[in-house]
Parts: sequence; C-alpha cells; structure tokens
Amino acid sequence: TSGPASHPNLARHSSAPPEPPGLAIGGVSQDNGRQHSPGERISIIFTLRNQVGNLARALQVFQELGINVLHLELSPLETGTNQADVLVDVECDPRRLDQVVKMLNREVASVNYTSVNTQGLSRAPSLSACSSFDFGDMVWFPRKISDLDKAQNVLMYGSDLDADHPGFKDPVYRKRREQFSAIANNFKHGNPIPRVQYTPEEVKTWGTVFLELHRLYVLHAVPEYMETWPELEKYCGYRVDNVPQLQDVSVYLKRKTGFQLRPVAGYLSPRDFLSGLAFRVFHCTQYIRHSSDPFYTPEPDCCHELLGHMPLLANSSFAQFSQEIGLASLGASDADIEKLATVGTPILLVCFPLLVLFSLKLYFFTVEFGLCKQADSTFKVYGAGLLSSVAELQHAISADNKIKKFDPEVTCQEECIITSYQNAYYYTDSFEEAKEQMRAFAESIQRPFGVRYNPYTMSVEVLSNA
Ligand code: HBI
Ligand code: NLE
Ligand code: FE
Repeated sequence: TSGPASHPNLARHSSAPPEPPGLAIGGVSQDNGRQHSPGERISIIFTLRNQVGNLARALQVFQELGINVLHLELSPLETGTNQADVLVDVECDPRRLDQVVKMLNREVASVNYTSVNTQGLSRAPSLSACSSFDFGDMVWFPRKISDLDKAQNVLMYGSDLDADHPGFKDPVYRKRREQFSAIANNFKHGNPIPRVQYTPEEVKTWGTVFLELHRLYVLHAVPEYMETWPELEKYCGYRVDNVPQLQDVSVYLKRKTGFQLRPVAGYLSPRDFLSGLAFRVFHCTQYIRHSSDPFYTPEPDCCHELLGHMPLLANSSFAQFSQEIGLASLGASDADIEKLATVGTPILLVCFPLLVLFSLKLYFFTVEFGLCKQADSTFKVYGAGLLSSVAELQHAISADNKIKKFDPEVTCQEECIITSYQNAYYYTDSFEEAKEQMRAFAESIQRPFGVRYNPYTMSVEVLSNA
C-alpha cells in the first residue's frame, strides 16, 4: 500500500525521459553516434518482454548508439506477471537520453525509470548493494518544481470541513471556503496568486489575532522572527487592518530567500507539503479561521501561514533548514515510514495513513512547535503553530514541564497532535543546532536514493545510494 501522494505506477511505467539539467529535451544531436560517446553515468530501468532474445535486443540498442554499458543488473522475475526488470548504467550524454528511451521503448515492455547520476563516473550505483530497494516500492515524488501541480492532496479539510471544525455548522463560512478552494485547485506553477478581497468580518478576525499575537511576539518570539517583521510591514502590507496578499508575500520571499508560495485549499498531506519545501515552495492557505475562535483553530489558515511561518521563511538560515527537511522527505519509502511511525491516536491514524515519516515528525516539533533556549535560560518560540495561536502560545510558555530537549531519536517517538495542544514541546540552543541534529539524523537513515537540488533548473537530481 502507499499513501495518497505516492504513485508507484508513475515511477514504474512512465516512459518520459527526465529533463537533463539545464538543457531542453528535443535538441538531441542528429549524429547517430556510432563512435564512443563520453558522458555522465546514467541509470535506466526497463521491463523486458517475456520473449526469447528480448534482453539481447534491448542491449543492442546501446551498441547501436555507441553507448558504453558500465553495469547491468536483473531483478528477480515477478511471478505474477512473468516480467523481469533490468537496470543498466550507461556512460552517456544526457542530451541523448530521449533518443535512447525512444529506441528502447520499441524493444521492451516499458522503460520505467531513468536517472542522471551527477556524482560523476567514479561512483557506481548498485541496486544489489541496497537490500531495501524494490522497483515496485519506488514512490513517485516531484522532480521539478512544476511537478508540484501533481502533488496536491488536501487530507482533512479542503472545501469539506471536518465535523468538529468551528466553521462546520456555518453555511456562509462553508460557501466562502469554496471560493478559496477554487483558487487553489486552479493554480498552476508560475501563475500569479489571485488576490482576494477579504470581507469586513474576515479583516476583523485577522485584526484580533494580529493585535494579540503581536503583543506576545515582543516577549516570546525568537529574535530571528522579529528581525524580518519590519520588512513584512513595509513590503507585504502586514497591518492590523489588512490581510496580506499571498502574491505580495511570495514576491518578497522570492527575493529574500528564494522561497515562493502556492495557494492550497486546506491541510496539505505531509508528504506533499514537505515535497514543496524541497523546491523552496511553501503551500499557503488563503482563507481565514472561523470568527468564533480566533485564538485557536485546528487547521492551518492564513493567520497561521502569514504570522506563524512567513517571518522565519524570510531568514536564510531557516529557509535552508526548511528545504533540507523537504529534501530528506523525498522518496521516503513506506518501509522507512513504518519503521519510524509510532502508535498514535485515532486522529493520527486517520489523517496520516502511512505518512508519519521522520521528516514530518522533525518538521512538526521544530518548524511547527519548536523553541530556543536563550542565553538567560528562558525559552523563546519559533514554532509557527505556537506563533499563530494566542491560546497555545500562552499554554506552552507557561508549561515548563512540557518543554524537553530536542533529540531526533527521542522527538521521533513523540506523537504529533493535530487538533489540540501538544503533549510536549522541544527546544534547541539555536536554529543551527536543530539543523545539525536533523542533518546527522537524516544521514543515519538508509534510503535507496540520495537527492540533490539543482537551483538553476529548480529540479532534484536523484543519486543512487550504493
Ligand atoms: N498544510 N496548508 C498547510 N499548511 C501547513 O502549515 C501545513 C500543511 N500540511 C502539513 C504541515 N503543515 C506540517 O505541519 C507537517 O504535517 C508536515
Ligand atoms: N493551531 C494553530 C492556530 O490556531 O493558529 C494552527 C495549526 C496549524 C498546524
Ligand atoms: Fe504550519
């Protein structure tokens, strides 16, 4: 089984070649290259037809194209389908990849997967070296920023609110939410985010939250949070009588730390949410919480995103941290997830089927609910879930016994509670410390692929982890 955001079929059966970094597909040189072609090490996985000589014919493609085969592996036969998968590492100019895939496709059942290994030729990717690798288990994940258009699984709310949500019984609120859902669902990467005219009631709710929180920030927010606040006021319309527009914030952030925003209809599945971070894309809700309870809401709304998350996303160290968690989450297999998932409440089981991966836990207890210990031994808050909730922020800072030292091994066992206050909050001595601990932990986890972000093409490069 796989989570809602995983499309193993896509990985298995996609015949589309990946776009080589920085180069447009289609500009393939017409020399049919019978001579030796130097290039990068590229892994290609395909499924053979159940026919005499099919393997030989498939390999002949490489000979015909003058492409050197460096490594070859066969997967065990799939008994159900009588099909065998083949991994071939070749030395090839990435620009020729679509030609290779086209020719291979004439011979074999399907070309499932190709990857450009940018670590050079010295490092041999090997499937056998990674026992947990299984072709069928390979989860789909976005490879380029526009792929985020395909990773938009809103788990809990969206336009249909949960029964215990304060807005559930309010037909006017529900109707209004549909307008926000429409904006999010029609959004495509590269579009400007449509501006919204907020109603007087919505602006009033914003103002109530804004005023009360700002009082608390002065006392309890980390200095890094306070630092970017004046710019948000200056460039993005952060005021008590104005709900900032996502488009303005997106433009500002893009310049400041390279982050950009994408509107989303509600609580995005953790897997898709974290995938966005890998591309420095932050998914933002645009609607505002129900007016009946401005100081706590169970789901993210624009107060949470704009007041909780944005000021720190404008901090480059924090932006980097967020992206690293996102990259660590990409392609996490269900086995990883199961290993790390702990028994949670029924809420957890319903909301996060199979998605309780470590990056989620670490993200949750740092970016959403984290604190920093100051030089004078007091705690300051940087977690967005606290910085957007007057009620939970007051609760957390007055509940000393619930504040524990952040340690990935321990924090990973903690339950994430979505619709009420946390049982525990975790602190580090600095962001840098949280970042370093997170990195060390991510590195300790064996996964079939490594990923690296290419900022020039806004794509992730997948590296075999032999
Ligand atoms: N979705 N819209 C939205 N906003 C968030 O802040 C958010 C989310 N989905 C998941 C999430 N945050 C994280 O807290 C983790 O569950 C990954
Ligand atoms: N409970 C938070 C608030 O009231 O702002 C929102 C949580 C989003 C994860
Ligand atoms: Fe959040």
